[in-house]
Amino acid sequence: MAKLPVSVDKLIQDFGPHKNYTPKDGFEGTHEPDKLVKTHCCFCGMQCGIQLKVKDNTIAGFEPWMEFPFNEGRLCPKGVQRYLQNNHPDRIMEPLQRVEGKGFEPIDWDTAMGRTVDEIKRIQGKYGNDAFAMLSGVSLTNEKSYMIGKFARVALKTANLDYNGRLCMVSAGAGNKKAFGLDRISNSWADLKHAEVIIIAGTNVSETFPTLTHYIWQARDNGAKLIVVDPRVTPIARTADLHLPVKPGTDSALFGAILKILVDNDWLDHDFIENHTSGFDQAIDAVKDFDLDWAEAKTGVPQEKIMQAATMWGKAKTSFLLHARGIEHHTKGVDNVLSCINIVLATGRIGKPYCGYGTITGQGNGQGGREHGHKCDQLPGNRDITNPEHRKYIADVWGIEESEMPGKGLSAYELVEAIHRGEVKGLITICFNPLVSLPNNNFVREALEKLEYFVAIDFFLNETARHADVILASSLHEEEEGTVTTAEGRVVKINAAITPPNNARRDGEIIMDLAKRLGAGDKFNYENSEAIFNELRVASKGGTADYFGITYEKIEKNMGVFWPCPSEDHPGTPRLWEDKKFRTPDGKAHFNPVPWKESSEVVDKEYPVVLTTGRVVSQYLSGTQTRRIGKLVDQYPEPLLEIHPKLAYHYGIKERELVKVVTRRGEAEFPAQLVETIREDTVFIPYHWGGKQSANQLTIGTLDPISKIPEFKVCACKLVPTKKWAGPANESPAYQSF
Ligand SMILES: Nc1nc2c(c(=O)[nH]1)N[C@H]1C(S)=C(S)[C@@H](COP(=O)(O)OP(=O)(O)OC[C@H]3O[C@@H](n4cnc5c(=O)[nH]c(N)nc54)[C@H](O)[C@@H]3O)O[C@H]1N2
Ligand SMILES: Nc1nc2c(c(=O)[nH]1)N[C@H]1C(S)=C(S)[C@@H](COP(=O)(O)OP(=O)(O)OC[C@H]3O[C@@H](n4cnc5c(=O)[nH]c(N)nc54)[C@H](O)[C@@H]3O)O[C@H]1N2
Ligand code: SF4
Ligand SMILES: [Mo]
Repeated sequence: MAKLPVSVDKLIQDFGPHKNYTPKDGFEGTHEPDKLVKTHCCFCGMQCGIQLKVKDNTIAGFEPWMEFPFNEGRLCPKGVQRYLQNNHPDRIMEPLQRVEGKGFEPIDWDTAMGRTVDEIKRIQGKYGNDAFAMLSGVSLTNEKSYMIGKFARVALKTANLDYNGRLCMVSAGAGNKKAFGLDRISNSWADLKHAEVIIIAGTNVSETFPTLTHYIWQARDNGAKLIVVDPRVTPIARTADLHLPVKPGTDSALFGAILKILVDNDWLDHDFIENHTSGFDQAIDAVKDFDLDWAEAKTGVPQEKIMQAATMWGKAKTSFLLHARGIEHHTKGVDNVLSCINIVLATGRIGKPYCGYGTITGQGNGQGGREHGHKCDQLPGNRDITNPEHRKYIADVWGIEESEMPGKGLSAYELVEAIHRGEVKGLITICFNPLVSLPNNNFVREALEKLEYFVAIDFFLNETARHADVILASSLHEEEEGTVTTAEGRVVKINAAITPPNNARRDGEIIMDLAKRLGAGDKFNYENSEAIFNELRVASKGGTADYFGITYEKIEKNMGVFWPCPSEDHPGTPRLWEDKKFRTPDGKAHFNPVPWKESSEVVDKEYPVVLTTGRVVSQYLSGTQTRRIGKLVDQYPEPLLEIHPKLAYHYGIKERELVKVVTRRGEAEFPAQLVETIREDTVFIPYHWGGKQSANQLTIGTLDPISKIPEFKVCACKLVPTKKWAGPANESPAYQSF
C-alpha cells in the first residue's frame, strides 16, 4: 500500500496556486473504459448531469450525458475537468496526525478514531457537551447532511453544529421563509425561457452558473428583456438590455425605489395583493421617500435607468427575478432579498407559468443541505429546532427523548468567535475550509490555534486542516452514493463510480464509526445510503421541505423529482404556489417593510475605496479542489485586483503592478487588472486562494442580524501602490467620487 511521506511539509509547500497536474497515464481516449456511470458534477448548484468513464477503479475521463434534461450534455470548464482530482498525487489516502515540528505522519484508523473519541469525551467531560463543535458543508449529499445533523445532536450531543451554507444562501433562506414560509426557488428553470423580463441581481451567472446562461439566451431568443444589477459589467451584463451599475451595498434602495415607481404608476396586481398577500401598506410606507433623486444618490445608478428598469418590470406580463450572493452577502442581506420579493409580489408574478422568483443556490447541494438539519437552528424537513412539536417529531424518528435533543447552537462565524473566546475547545470539520472562506481570517487563524483538539475530515489537505491534530482521509464525490437537490429544487441521484483508494474511507462510514465509538451505534446502523434516505424521507414528512414521496427508484426513472413531494403517487412540484397556498401561518405571501440601512463599514477619508469579493469561472470556492487542476489554474493562476483605469490612474497603478490593499483587518498585495467594467469607486478581488493571497484577510466579520451571513460583498479599503509614482493625484475624475 502506498504510504504518504512521513512529513507532508513538502505537500504543504507545493500546495500553491501553480501546482499543475495531469494524469500520468494520459489514458483518456487511449483505453476503452470499463464502464460509464451517470451522475452529476461535484461543484455548483446547477448539478449538471455527466457520465464518468471508469477504468481500473479510476475516473479516466467523462462523456456528456445528453438525456439529462437540465444541461443536455453541456458542462462548464470546472465540470469538464473535475475528474482530474481523482488519482491526484495530493490525495490523502490514510489518516494523519500532526507531530509538532515535523508536520503530519500517517496513523492507522483505529488510533485516529480512538484518539478523536477520547478527546471528545475529555473535552465534553471537562467543559460541557457544547464545548465540542462541528462545522459541515453542503458539497455533501442529502444523506450525509441528514446523518451529520443527527450525529451532532444524538452522538456528539452538542448544540453547536453549523455549516458553510451560512456563508452562502442563508439570507435568501431567511427572506424566503419570512415571505413565503418556504425556502426554494418558485419555478424550475424551464419557466425562465418564456419570461418577458428577467432581472438578474448580484450574480455573475456566466461565470458562476455557466450552464444556466443557456436558459437566459433562450429567453432572449424568445424576445425577453434582460436587466442586470451589478457593480461590474459582468459577461451576462454585456448582453443585457439594461445594466444598473449599483454601488455595493445599496440594492435595497434600488428595489425600494422601483417599488415606489410601481405604486406611483399603478403597475400593480391589485387582485393578488388583496387576496393573497399581507403587509403591502407597511412595505410601501417604508419606501415613500425613496424618490429617484435619493435613489440615484444612494445607488450611483442614473435615475433614467432606474425608471427604465421599473417600467420594463412594471409593464411586463411575465417575469423572473433571480439573485445570488451579490445582494445576499451583506449585513442587510435579508433586507435586500425582501426588497426584491416586494416587487415580485406587487406585480403578482409568482405561482404562474413563466413567472418566477428565487435565489440561485451556490454549492452542489446547497439546496438539500440546507433542509435536513445541518444548520444550528434547524431539524430535517426544514423544521425549527426551537419548536416543541418539531422537536418531538424528530426525536421520535431518531428514537430519543425530546429532552435529550440539544437546542439552537451558534452559527458558523459566531462559533469561531466562541472558539476565540475560549468557550468552545474542540472542533470537527467536514467539507469546510473556514480559514480561507470566513471573513477576517487572521482572527479565524488565532481561533484555530486556541483549540485543544481539532479533527478535519477531507480528501485534500486544505488550509484549515493544516491546523488539525488529526485528519481523517475521506472520499470524493464519485466514491459514495446518495442524492443532492439542485438549485431548482430537483432531487437527483449521485451514483458511486469507484471505491475510495488505499486507506481512504467514505464520509458516511467515518461518521457511522464515530457514532458507534461514542456509544450511539444503534442509531447509526445504516446498511447503505438508501437506508439513510428512507429515514430522511420520514423525518422530512410534513415539514415544508417534504421528501416523503421521493424514492431512489423514482429519481432514477424521472431523472429527478422536485420537492415538495408528500406521497409516493405525487409527481413532485416544479412550480410552486399555483394554488396560492403559501406556507406562512396566515397562508398569505408577506410583504416586508425594508427601510434604508447603511452597510456595516462605509468608505471615509482614510479608507476611501469600496472592496467587494467573489468568484471567477475556473476556480471553485476556497480553491482546495480547483487549485489542484492544472488547466483550471492556467486559466486564472492567481488573484487579481480588478480596478477601473481612472481609479488606477489616480494612484498611478499600471496593469499587473502589485497593489497593497489595506483594510482595518489586514493587508495583502495583488497584481492590478485594469478593467473598464467595474465602478470607479470599487475594486473586486476573487477569494479562492489562501495564505497571503487570501481576500478574506481584508473582509469584515460583521453579520446580518437575522441570517448571520458575513458581509463579504462590501467593506472599505485603501490602495497603496508598491511602485512610487509622481503623477498628479488630484487630476483624476475618480477622486471626485469619494
Ligand atoms: N466558477 C465558480 N462558480 C461557482 C462558485 C465558485 O466558487 N466558482 N461557487 C458557487 C457558489 S457556492 C456560489 S454561492 C455561487 C455564487 O455566485 P454569484 O453570486 O454569481 O458569485 P459572486 O462572484 O460571489 O458574486 C456575484 C456578483 O455580485 C456582484 N456584487 C458585489 N457586490 C454587490 C452588491 O452590493 N450588489 C449587487 N447587486 N451585486 C454585487 C459582484 O460584482 C459579482 O459579479 O457560485 C457558485 N458557482
Ligand atoms: N471573501 C469571500 N469569501 C467567501 C465568499 C465570497 O464571495 N467572498 N463566498 C462564500 C460562499 S458563498 C461559500 S459557499 C463559502 C465556501 O467555503 P468552503 O465551504 O470553506 O469552501 P470549499 O472550498 O467548498 O471547502 C470545502 C472543503 O470541503 C472539501 N470537500 C469537498 N467535497 C467533499 C466531500 O464530499 N467530502 C469531504 N469530506 N470533503 C469535501 C474540499 O476538499 C474543501 O477542502 O465561501 C464563502 N467565502
Ligand atoms: S455549471 Fe456547475 S454543475 Fe455544471 S459543470 Fe459547471 S460547475 Fe459543474
Ligand atoms: Mo456559496
